[in-house]
Order: sequence, then C-alpha cells, then structure tokens
Amino acid sequence: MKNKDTIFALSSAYGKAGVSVFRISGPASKEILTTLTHGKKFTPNKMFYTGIYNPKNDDLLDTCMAVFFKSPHSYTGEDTIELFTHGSIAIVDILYKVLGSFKNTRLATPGEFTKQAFLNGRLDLTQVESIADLIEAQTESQRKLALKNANGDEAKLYNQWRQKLVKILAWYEASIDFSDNEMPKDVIEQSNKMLHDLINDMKKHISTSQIATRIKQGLNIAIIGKPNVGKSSLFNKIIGENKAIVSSIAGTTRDVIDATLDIEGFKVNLSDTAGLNEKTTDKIEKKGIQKANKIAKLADIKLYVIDNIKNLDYKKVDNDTIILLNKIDKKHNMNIDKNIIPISVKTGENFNTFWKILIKKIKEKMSFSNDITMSQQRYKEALNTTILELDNAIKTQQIDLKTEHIRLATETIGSITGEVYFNELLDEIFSTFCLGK
Ligand SMILES: Nc1nc2c(ncn2[C@@H]2O[C@H](COP(=O)(O)OP(=O)(O)OP(=O)(O)O)[C@@H](O)[C@H]2O)c(=O)[nH]1
Ligand SMILES: [Mg+2]
Repeated sequence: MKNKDTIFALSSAYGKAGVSVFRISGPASKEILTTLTHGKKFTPNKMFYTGIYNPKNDDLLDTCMAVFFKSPHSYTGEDTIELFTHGSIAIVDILYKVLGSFKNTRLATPGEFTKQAFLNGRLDLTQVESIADLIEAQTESQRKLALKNANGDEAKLYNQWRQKLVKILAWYEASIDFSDNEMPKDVIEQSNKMLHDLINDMKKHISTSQIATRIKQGLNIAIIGKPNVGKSSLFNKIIGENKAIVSSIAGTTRDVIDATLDIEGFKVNLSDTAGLNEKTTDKIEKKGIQKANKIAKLADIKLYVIDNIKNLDYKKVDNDTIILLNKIDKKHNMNIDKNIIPISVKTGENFNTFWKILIKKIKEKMSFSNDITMSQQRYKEALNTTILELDNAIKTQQIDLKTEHIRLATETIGSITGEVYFNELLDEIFSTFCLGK
C-alpha cells in the first residue's frame, strides 16, 4: 500500500544530544533530499556528508550525514531518508518547520513508520509487536525475548496453523458446493484428527506465554513471615536502600512495600509484607495480614523468614518457597532441615548462599527454551478463541456449521499476524509506539 503523504519525524529523543536522527519517508523523499542538499548526487544506502539548506532563503541549516534508502529496500518499504544532524534543539525545531513546508509532507503519527512497514508487507504484526517490546525492554531477558520474536518465527508458526485450517476449509467448502455428493466419512475423520492435533499444539504453545508475561511484567517475590523476624531488614538489604522501616517493635510493617529491581538481567517485583500475627486483634494489623496473604498467594517465589525454627508453619511452605532462618548471629540452632537456609541479614553471614539459591530459582522460573515463546497476551486471547471455534467444529456433524466454525478460527488466527486485520486493532498496536518509529 503506497502512502501519498511523505511523513517525517525526529527518530531520536528531543533535546540536547550528540546527534539527532530525522526520518523522512514517502514519495517526495528523494526530491526533498535533493532540494535540502542543493542538488548533491547520492547513491542509495550510502551515507554521505553534506550541508543542508533552507529552500526558502538558502541559509545553511546544519552539516550532517545523510542516507537515502530506495523503495522497497527501506524500513517502511517507501523511499526514505535519514539525516544525522547535530543534536541541537534549534536544529530540530528549524528542520521540523522546513520539512513541513514541502508539498504533501506532514509530521508522522507515533508508530507510523512501522505501520507503513506493516502495510507494505515488510513486517507482520508479531514482528511489529516485538519491535515495540524491544524499545520498551529494560532488562537483558526482555531484550533477548523481544529479539527472539522479532525474526518472524512466531508468525511462521501461526501461518502454518492457518494454512492447515485453510486446507481443511477447502475440503468442506468443496463438499458444500457439491452437496449432492456426500462428504466421504474418512475425510471428516481425518480433518477432525487434524483439528484435534492443532488444538493440542496450540494449547502447548499457550503454556509458554506465562514465561513471557513474567519476563515482561517481572517475577513477583514476596517476603513473608511472623512479626519481627527481619523481613523488612532483608527487603532493604536486597534493594540496597532503607526503604522499609525496621524496628524492634513487632508489627512495624503494616502495608505492602514494593520495589522493582533487575536481578541478573531479570525484572523482579519484590514485596515486603506485614508480619503474620494471626492472633492480633488490631484492625489495621489484620488488614495488613490479609494483604500479606494475598501477595503471598500471587507470588512466584516466597521468601519465608523465621528467626526460630519453632515458628515454622509448614502449611506455608511449597516448592516455590525459600525458608530463611534469620539472626544466626544471635544464636544458631544447627539441627535444622537442609532446606532451611541459615542467614544473618545484620552481619551478612551466609547471605551469598541464599543469593545463589534465589538466582537459581529465578532462572528456573524465567528461562525460555529454544521453542517459540508466545510473546503477547493478544495472541493468547486469539488462540483461545481459535481453540473454542475448532472445538465447536469437531463437535458438530453439520458440514455447513463445521465450515463456519473453521472459517471463524482461520480469521482469528490470521488476526495474530495481520493476515486479517481491523483498523481498530492496528490503532491499538501502533499507539504504543513512540514518535519517529
Ligand atoms: N541480631 C539480628 N537482628 C536482626 C537481624 N535482622 C533483623 N534484625 C532486627 O530484628 C528487628 C526486626 O527487624 P524488621 O526487619 O523490622 O523485622 P520485620 O520482620 O520486618 O518485622 P515486622 O514488620 O514487625 O513484621 C530489628 O530490630 C532488626 O534490627 C539479624 O540478622 N540479626
Ligand atoms: Mg517489617
């Protein structure tokens, strides 16, 4: 799809910087570059050094590096220019004015360059969303996950499934068209088996979405335990600042205190909670305990702190719990279970052992294999709808209804990669992008 307008935007952040990058894309790009450079000769894909001039008064605007990408070999698939000017606010402002003064040019909307790339078939929607994730990435694991999905493997998988459905659809459509010929029974059996297999593959793939959610939103770790055992002290030590109040008074922490941190390249949401004093009659403390229990339930990993082995409530322990016996600088009961890690938050004794165990546990929860990992909640919803339609298609004996369910499933799966799309869906996806991308 060709864009009539030529769009432009600053692709780097606005402000004082070493370099500012402008992107200009559309049919007038080449002419704009020729005008700005006073007719300098240039070769596609080759960067060149040039002065750029205001066409109104021939004033030198800046000296810069420039490059021209000829359609379709550009990010957007259209003729595109990139200008690398000095990173000055004054240059950015004047260039905006100058570029806007060319005929049929306008400022790009956020994500519009990428939207053009999609509309021109340069990227499918899964790649578009991976680019958005890559720009958002703040941790190593988020970067790796986004890059892994940017190569289009996810789209290939969805397209393969879609093609299988199209094939089955073709059998059924043919049978409706020639309805005096009964559909051969073995064809129905074979297609039902194919649908079953597809549903199983889809369900398996959906199960990988949990990892991506954790990598993007962060792994939730809750510190829980009885009052005064050193939960807030541990929280402060892990985050490296005195955010939570520590005191010798039991019941100091009432509300949940959160911190987001990067542990070994993984985003982690750490919560300190109120001490679990089940006997309390204090209304506020009770509320705090309710919150603590809720946070513990939602946590991917729990750090269960005790300061006395007698206070260990095994009902609170599962595979995702690390039990820490704190305050071993005071007294140390050596007869402890090997699953309990003795530490002293105060002196740091044995803290490294705990830290290694914690990192191992985080990696277990966050590692994604070489299999294709589902990267967006949107795909999960679409695949769940697809599975529902396929289930209905298997259940019904009526060929026309079967066909309708499979057709809906095919459309839904096509919406993941953008084979089938609605403008509202595109608006939603591209609105998450920044200007200039
Ligand atoms: N000796 C010793 N004291 C510690 C250690 N860790 C924490 N404490 C002390 O234990 C007391 C309680 O610490 P907090 O971190 O406030 O305990 P908490 O579990 O958050 O308590 P609540 O918020 O009331 O549930 C404070 O006086 C800390 O200084 C430790 O490793 N050794
Ligand atoms: Mg506390």
